[in-house]
Amino acid sequence: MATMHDNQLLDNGQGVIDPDTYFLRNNPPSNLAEFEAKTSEFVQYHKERNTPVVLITSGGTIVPLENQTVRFIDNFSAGTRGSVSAEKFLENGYAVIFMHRQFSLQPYSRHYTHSTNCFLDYMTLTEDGKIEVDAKYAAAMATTLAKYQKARSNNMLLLQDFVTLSDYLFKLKSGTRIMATLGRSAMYYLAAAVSDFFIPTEKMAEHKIQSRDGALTLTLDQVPKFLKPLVSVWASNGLIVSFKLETDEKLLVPKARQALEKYGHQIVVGNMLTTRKKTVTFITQDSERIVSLSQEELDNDVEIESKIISELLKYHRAWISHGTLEGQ
Ligand code: 9Z3
Repeated sequence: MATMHDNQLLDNGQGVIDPDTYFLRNNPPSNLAEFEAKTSEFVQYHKERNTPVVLITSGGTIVPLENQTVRFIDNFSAGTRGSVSAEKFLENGYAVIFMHRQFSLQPYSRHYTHSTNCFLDYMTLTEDGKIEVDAKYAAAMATTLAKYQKARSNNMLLLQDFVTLSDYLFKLKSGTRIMATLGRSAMYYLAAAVSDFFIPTEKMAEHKIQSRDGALTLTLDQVPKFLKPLVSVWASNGLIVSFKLETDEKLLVPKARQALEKYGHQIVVGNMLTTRKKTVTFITQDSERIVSLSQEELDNDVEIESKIISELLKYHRAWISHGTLEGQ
């Protein structure tokens, strides 16, 4: 438990601790060493081959209410943005570290999970008792399977997962620091929906909170601004793209701009909860541009991530060649 004196030293006067203090006060996930070993091996492999690498974060973090967790607060995100984007980056020759919320959507398998179809509906039983893919799904599944197998057999896709906010923050710090050895050819695509509020370990109930005391009042602390050290220290040379989710249209661009100014990274992609699948806004220090799908594109099942990624590839080429976004 921190003393009053510690708190005065470590927080910003509004009760928000800094990221270093967060990492001192919270325990790392038990599989952090394994996460780091796999990430280092993957990054080294692609460094030797000069392949650009993108770290994609995807899905929502949870904030537990109890140490022995029965209840938790979740963040909205199915993992669609991240998993579709991973496929588009792979198609464009990027190696992908896909850091996702456990059991959220993953590249390629997303076509068959979390749908109204049970996976068994894709199969049929032949008369002699063999299992086959139902003919009406077979062609599309063969295409998806081939892409998935190519990505895995060429070591282009590393799947890593997280569940809690703490899990996410420790892995984000380790992952970005390992990626930093790639310099400007690293891209960070921060699409995960990350909690803004949490209960610090020392204030958390150990056991399941009991209902006998009546209504439950929760006080949550603010999560430290981890994008600050990410931009200035952990991932200093790479191209950093964060996402900003809002529900009030008026706030989207001002909040995105505020984030750019506060953290000093290169691009914020703003999206509204209700329209995120058909329109996003790219915000850089000197520009603001809406990217949308036309009705025809929507009718043809074009995914907005193909447009997001083709924009980002231009920015990344400029970034790799001269360290700015100009001339993209
Ligand atoms: C996003 O804005 C993502 O695009 C979505 C994707 C979460 C909306 P789905 O996974 O949804 O396709 O269902 N992600 C960033 C959300 C976030 O927490 N951003 C922080 C903020 O807005 C900054 S890192 O402050």
